[in-house]
Amino acid sequence: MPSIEYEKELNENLELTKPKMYKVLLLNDDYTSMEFVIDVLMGIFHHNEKDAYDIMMKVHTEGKGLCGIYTYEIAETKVLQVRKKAKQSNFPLKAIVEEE
Ligand code: TYC
Repeated sequence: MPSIEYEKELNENLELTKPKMYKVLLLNDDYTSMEFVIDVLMGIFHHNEKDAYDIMMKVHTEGKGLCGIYTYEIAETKVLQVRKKAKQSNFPLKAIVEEE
């Protein structure tokens, strides 16, 4: 059976090679236009138009939806980009980060 020390070392190596990943989720609201959400999904998350439409409709009908999975810094940056773009257009659209 592998020793505790060995398992600890494996785990440390994993943490060095495999960073934790974080989901960025978009939240539904009653005011943001569908077109704007599609624009965000294409412009900030680099989805094509069909995927962007499908994700937008999932958020619209289910309350939230996955935009992408990133390292922590990139996930937080995406959330800030969404906040900035929404503010510029006066929409209350919100994105959140969740540990994978
Ligand atoms: N519910 C919005 C509407 O009916 C559309 C929408 C979709 C808003 C996804 C936010 O994350 C969102 N205009």
